[in-house]
Amino acid sequence: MTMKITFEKKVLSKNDRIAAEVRRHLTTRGIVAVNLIGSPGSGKTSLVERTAAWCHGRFATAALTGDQATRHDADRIERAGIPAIQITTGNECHLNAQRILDCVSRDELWDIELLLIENVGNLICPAAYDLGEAAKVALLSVPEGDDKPLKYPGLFQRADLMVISKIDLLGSSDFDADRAERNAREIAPHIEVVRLSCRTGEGLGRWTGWLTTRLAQTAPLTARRD
Ligand SMILES: Nc1nc2c(ncn2[C@@H]2O[C@H](COP(=O)(O)OP(=O)(O)OP(=O)(O)O)[C@@H](O)[C@H]2O)c(=O)[nH]1
Ligand SMILES: [Mg+2]
Repeated sequence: MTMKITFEKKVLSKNDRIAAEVRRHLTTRGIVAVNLIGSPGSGKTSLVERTAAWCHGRFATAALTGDQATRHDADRIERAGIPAIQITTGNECHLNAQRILDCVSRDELWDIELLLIENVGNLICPAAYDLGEAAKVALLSVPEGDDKPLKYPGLFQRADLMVISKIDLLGSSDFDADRAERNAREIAPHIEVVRLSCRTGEGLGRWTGWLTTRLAQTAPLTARRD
């Protein structure tokens, strides 16, 4: 047990050093990176697709998307209009900073302002790995249940924003969005919350508003359009 903990600590501190290098790369180039984390099927790619459409003519944007297998998500995101690199992780259940570092000099990321990173679908492991991002976003979809912030606190405590996704499905189960927010704030008092549906578009303006604020705060030197 002790040996396992020591090994995990070593892996994480190596990851933290690489993440710091990624962060330096991104901030000197004025790129805001957002790390999207949530269960399989919580709606991460759908949110990236919607965001890609919104970014058109506003912010130069690209995506990195992690999955154990297939390039389905990268293909979907490219069809939505932005460059996407699929990172295939094989047995690994999360992205790590080295995988992002391997991509930061790729052409697809060259002149961008916003980098959307879709992590491997998983509520636990991705939370522990800093990718050098400016912000972590935790997605919680209505079908998963409103108790998840209490059951998987690590992600919500590290996240800047919780997105409650698939709100068009409210009423189809006992999910209570106010209770989900209370549960998240109980273990993460700082967390901001946006409720949205990629199906109907409801709430997407609050998400893009949050992104616009992050872009304005993090890279004030870059000329931008509203
Ligand atoms: N009703 C409803 N369905 C949605 C919404 N957003 C996504 N979905 C559906 O949920 C399913 C999973 O969506 P994805 O965007 O692929 O989810 P993901 O989190 O990227 O999934 P993984 O990459 O496999 O972890 C798809 O069938 C989507 O059409 C939504 O707002 N409402
Ligand atoms: Mg996906």
